[in-house]
Amino acid sequence: MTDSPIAVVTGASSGIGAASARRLAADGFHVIATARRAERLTALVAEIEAAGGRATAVAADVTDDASVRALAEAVPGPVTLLVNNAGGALGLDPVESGAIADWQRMYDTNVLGTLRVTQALLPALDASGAATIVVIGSTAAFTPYEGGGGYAAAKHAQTALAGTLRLELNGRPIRVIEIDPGMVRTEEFSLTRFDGDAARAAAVYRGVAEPLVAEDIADCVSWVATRPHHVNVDRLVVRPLAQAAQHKVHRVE
Ligand code: 8X3
Repeated sequence: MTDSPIAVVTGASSGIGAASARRLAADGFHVIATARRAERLTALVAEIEAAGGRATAVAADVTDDASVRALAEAVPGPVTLLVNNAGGALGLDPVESGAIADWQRMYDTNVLGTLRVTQALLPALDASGAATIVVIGSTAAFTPYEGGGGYAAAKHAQTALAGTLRLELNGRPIRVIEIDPGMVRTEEFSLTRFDGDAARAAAVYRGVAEPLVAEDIADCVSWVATRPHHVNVDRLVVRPLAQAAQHKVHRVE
């Protein structure tokens, strides 16, 4: 058992997930950090503990039913906060030539991953008596863009999932909150999208004076999760100052 409220963070091995895990531990949560890459999680937990926080690494794959069941069994008590962060984008191909496998993978991680983990942890969330589910969406969840069809479709579906869940949980002590970040520069998001092509990844942020960083979104996660429990921030849209809209990005050449 544990005295601190438990927060489960998926996709915690890097980016927004890792930053959220660090921030929530600093906020006093016992963070269950989960992702596929066990060695990254171990390093993160060591870092959190060195800073005086509590964290536990549980390696799991949100695309695998048995793995998610094992994650739920490894959680040591009621869950106060679930951050569904695992997911991401693959490719920037037009619909005309987009790879079906990429679309399937994006749906499986972003949408079905959120579904699997949420279903598996709902009993533990209920048991806490005052729980919060955060879904990390994207501005692509409401604005598609050229080449982003598969990603936007998955993120739109996550919004549908979060909205439906909020309706279905009405009357139970579990709030559902969607955070939709715009341009966030993390070490891996664009690198993964472009299959390791560092030049293409860097071009996404070219000339943008100050894109958001993972810690900015972790700050939002912390804020929504620490409001009084009757306050449900349904949806929080967050962009860098330089991005007025999906296509309106101020770049200094
Ligand atoms: C990331 C934002 O603009 O790449 O979710 O879709 S974008």
